[in-house]
Amino acid sequence: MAIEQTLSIIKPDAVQRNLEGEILARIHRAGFRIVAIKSLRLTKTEAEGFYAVHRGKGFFEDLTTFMSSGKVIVMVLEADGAILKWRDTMGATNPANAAPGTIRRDLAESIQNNCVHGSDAPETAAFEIGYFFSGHELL
Ligand code: FUP
Repeated sequence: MAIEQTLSIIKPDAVQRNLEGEILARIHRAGFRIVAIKSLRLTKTEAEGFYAVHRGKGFFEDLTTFMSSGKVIVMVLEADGAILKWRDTMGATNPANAAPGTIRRDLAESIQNNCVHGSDAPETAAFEIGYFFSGHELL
């Protein structure tokens, strides 16, 4: 497998519940390197831009309101096959369907309040990393 980078977000629900430390510990235990990390609050417009692929879907309004409701932690994670590896570590989008031991199964409350985000493909990862980080922050 090749070394990849993926964009990860600890979402407002997890930050609100003080779960950052627990999630960062799981990231390290899974073997990722944290290449870059920052804390910020998205505006509604920024959340809509990030999730532009979902514009028009029934959950878009609630999702972007939720994602702009409080601080998030955004990170670039690096590992062999990081994109799939992080999605495995997170578990399925709906925590009810997520495998035992995954972040979403263990910590998340609902399909919307599901604690974490991860890019789903190399093209998405490139777009999402560029949305939050400049080249000089990724050295
Ligand atoms: P994921 O790649 O696992 O983050 O899932 P999606 O890209 O399919 O969806 C993005 C986010 O939209 C999810 F994390 C949660 C939210 N969502 C809903 O609230 N309801 C849905 O039916 C589907 C997704």
